[in-house]
Amino acid sequence: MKEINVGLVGYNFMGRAHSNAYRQVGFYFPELKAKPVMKVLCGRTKERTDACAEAFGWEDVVYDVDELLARDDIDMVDITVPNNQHAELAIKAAKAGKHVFCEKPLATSVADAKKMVAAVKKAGVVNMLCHNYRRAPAISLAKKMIDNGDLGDIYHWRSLYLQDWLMPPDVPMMWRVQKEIAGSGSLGDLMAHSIDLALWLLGDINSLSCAMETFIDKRPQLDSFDTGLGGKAAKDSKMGTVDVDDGVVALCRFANGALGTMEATRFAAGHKNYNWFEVNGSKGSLRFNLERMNELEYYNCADKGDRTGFRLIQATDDSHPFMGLPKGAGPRFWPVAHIIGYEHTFINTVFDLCQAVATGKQTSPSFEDGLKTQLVLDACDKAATSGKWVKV
Ligand code: SOE
Repeated sequence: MKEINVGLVGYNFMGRAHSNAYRQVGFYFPELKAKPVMKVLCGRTKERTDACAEAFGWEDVVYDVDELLARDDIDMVDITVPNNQHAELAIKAAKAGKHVFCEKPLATSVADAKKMVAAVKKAGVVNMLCHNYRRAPAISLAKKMIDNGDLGDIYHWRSLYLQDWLMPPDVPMMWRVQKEIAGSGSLGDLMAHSIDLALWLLGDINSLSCAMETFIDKRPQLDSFDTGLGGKAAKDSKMGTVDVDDGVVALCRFANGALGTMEATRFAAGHKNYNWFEVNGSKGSLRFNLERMNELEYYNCADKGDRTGFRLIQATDDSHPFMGLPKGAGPRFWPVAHIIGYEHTFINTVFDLCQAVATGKQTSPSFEDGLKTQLVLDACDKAATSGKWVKV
């Protein structure tokens, strides 16, 4: 079987999730056309990089990206480091003729996102932005139903992406609360997922209004750069200033005439990873909640009399996206209702990525799709600053 030699940059939360997906994709997808080989892990600190390479199963390590890009035994570069590094790494990788896989959000600015799109187009390399939630089977089912016209004309998009891990004031000045590294706070970290899904399921957003707030603007400095979800700062640490949004709300108008509301925050006490959306149409509604990832709620206006109401579809049998082996050969993962989890959204994503590299046929979301999300993020920022409706 063809092989794709992968070089991974970064080893924290997303580096670990991607590594797990490379390890497992061949086990669940016998139809894989090219097997990812976990060739090189690239990280800044020798100790962490060596330890993670050992733990995750990477063959080799480097501590310098240019060394990784110079290797002719690397076919694809996977970028899982903080957002302000995405553009430089992706552009360099494309110039080196490597296919590029990049974690969301694409960049920290529209200008950088445009440069990334130009670089991968010029190089003619496969490129994919990792919005893992699209390949939760229940969300892919929602896409199939909407595209099939099962909801009719679409009137509303409504999304929430709620977490609460940033509420303690002693969560330190980690990268996700620093604009120069993250680009934004809950907007790019969480609402970027909702925007990607909204654009994928409903189409373009024409205009929007937005409001943001920073609830805690001083946090203790860490004495070393923390790329995780926030370590612990020493007792007598200096305080740093948070310059990103802790919460964001947006109203939007879609090109297809639908109205949208979106909200994202890391200050919603009690919500841990509540990535939720609802779509209302002339023939019915769909509702998804990541905390019940295998389920999709569906209201069908055709139901009459004493049979109306939201039904609960459990997207776990062979008929559901990603859940059945080709040619009806049975369940891909487990028998019906033996549910799957967060890590499978990355395995499904990496499968489509590897098929794209093997066939040279681009998959989605591409960097071009990512630029559309970046334009909406940028419009949110402009609208929140001006207090006015903004065209995307
Ligand atoms: C932290 O907010 C985080 O890890 C995000 O960065 C991810 O994109 C999201 O999928 C889960 O929460």
